[in-house]
Amino acid sequence: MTADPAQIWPEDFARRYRDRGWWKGETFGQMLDRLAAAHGPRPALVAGEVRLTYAGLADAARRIATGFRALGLNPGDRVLVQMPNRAEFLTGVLGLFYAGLVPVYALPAHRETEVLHLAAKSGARAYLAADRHEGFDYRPLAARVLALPGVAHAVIAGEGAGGLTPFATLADAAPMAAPEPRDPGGVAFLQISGGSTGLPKLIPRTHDDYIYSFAASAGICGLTPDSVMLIALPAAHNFPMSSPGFFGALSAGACVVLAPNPTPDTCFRLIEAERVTITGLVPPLALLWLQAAPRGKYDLSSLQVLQVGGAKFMAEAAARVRPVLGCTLQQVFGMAEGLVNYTRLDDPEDIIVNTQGRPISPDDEVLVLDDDGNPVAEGAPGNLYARGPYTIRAYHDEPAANARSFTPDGFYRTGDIVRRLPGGYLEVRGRAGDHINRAGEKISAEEVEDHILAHPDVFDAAVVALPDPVLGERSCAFVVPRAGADPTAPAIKAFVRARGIAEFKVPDRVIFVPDFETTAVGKISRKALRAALRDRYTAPEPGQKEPQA
Ligand code: OOB
Repeated sequence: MTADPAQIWPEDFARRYRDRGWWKGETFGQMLDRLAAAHGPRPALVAGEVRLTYAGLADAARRIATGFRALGLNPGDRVLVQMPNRAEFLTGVLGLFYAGLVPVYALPAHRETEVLHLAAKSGARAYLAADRHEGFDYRPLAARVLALPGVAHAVIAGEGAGGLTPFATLADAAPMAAPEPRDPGGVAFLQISGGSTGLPKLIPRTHDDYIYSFAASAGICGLTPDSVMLIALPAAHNFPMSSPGFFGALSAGACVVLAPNPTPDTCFRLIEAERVTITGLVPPLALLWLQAAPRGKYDLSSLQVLQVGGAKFMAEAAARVRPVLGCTLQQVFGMAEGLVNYTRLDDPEDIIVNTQGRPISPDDEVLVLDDDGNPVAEGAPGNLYARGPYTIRAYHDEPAANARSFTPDGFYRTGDIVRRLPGGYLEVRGRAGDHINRAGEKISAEEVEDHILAHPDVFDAAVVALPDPVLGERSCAFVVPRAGADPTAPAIKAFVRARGIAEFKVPDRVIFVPDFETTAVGKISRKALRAALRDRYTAPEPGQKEPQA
């Protein structure tokens, strides 16, 4: 039996966040009704051929809510959602909220290993996916999810449901008359963490905390009913969902345009056609757009703000945004666990180019501490800790990770190394945790090592981040073969891929080494080993040959 997700702030904190007006006591279902009443005939969503007004979006969600409940799902049940950027992402998720169900977000790139883990860990009772996306057929995967104990339904959007429940039949139901009553302080959905250990962990977010974070973000980003937001990144990520993302755009009465992929060709066409005013990208995509924009095939003059976040955006590239795209850059440094920082639109160019912004809320508490837990001098690098009205206090059902990731007084250990500058602006300097930030996608070194270690020819493996001029970082697996075995790099990659994991986790490089030199003391920690391998590789001795993949 899986525990129900909970997210508990101590009562004195909860009271303060309510008293200060951050937590408004509204659920997602109530929010949808309020937005439909306020903006009924205005455009809410453009996705491929689909165009919906606020009234139309709410009507679709209310029907889908009835449809889900008619399947026999009950308020509080979890539903795993693995949906690309198509209309059913929004109508489906809003429908789930309206019905009192709890979405659990997987990324479209996830494969069997991650999807089965997320379904089991969350105690999902249903799975919602598209038929196909980017050449992958999700229906056989849906059948595997359906075979898990407790999962009763697999709902498929698109052409053919392949014997599973067609999304279209849910959408045919009569609209639910009112949102299912839920506790606004209770868990609204589960988001996945890009953390550094093991399989993805589940992040419980409440109605109160999440609605506050994206509504406040919409204010910081100057969104109004005249704004048009392009969602170019996969919508299940926290950044395009809530910083301010599509939820923030809807909370401001703006129009959301979903891009099926983030390429300049697709997105520039949409920016011109829909007169997009704001969008958000990870740094490698921003570089690609900066390269493509001067060719001048499309009119990008409507674009006012380009947000960049998810990984460090180098100052040299940041400085080119205004001259090349003619819009304001906004740096966004956030995490699905909570804390999000923005440069403000009216900040001096120097701050916009050289910092990753400052927190959303006056009640965000940010500490920068040395490795012994003491505050560092102002402006010196240290470990970032965060606590506040939209930063979680615990992961779902992860006692060991919770003990590591949170201090006894409720601060989240972000694993990021930052400098705090005057005005509370943060500059991200690096990371203490062992994940690889590959173009904004976070890869746990430990998770990939576990897959490689399952190979019969492998004695030991360590996965590290290597710098990459385009991706920011790429993953490199150092592998010690078993005595007498002679595995090849393609064989290791194919083996890892065949384990059914997201393609972005397959190591970019595999380097074989005869052993992992350990210190004279004997065994060193995995963390120290990874650091030593990374250093040895990135700073080779003069004359030393580069190891070959
Ligand atoms: C966002 O969320 P996650 O959960 O995928 O990843 C969080 C981690 C941060 O702890 C940090 O290591 C890194 O991603 N990161 C950045 C960054 N933004 C995120 N590192 C350097 N510079 C930045 N601007 O990635 C996320 C969530 C909400 C909004 C934006 C990004």
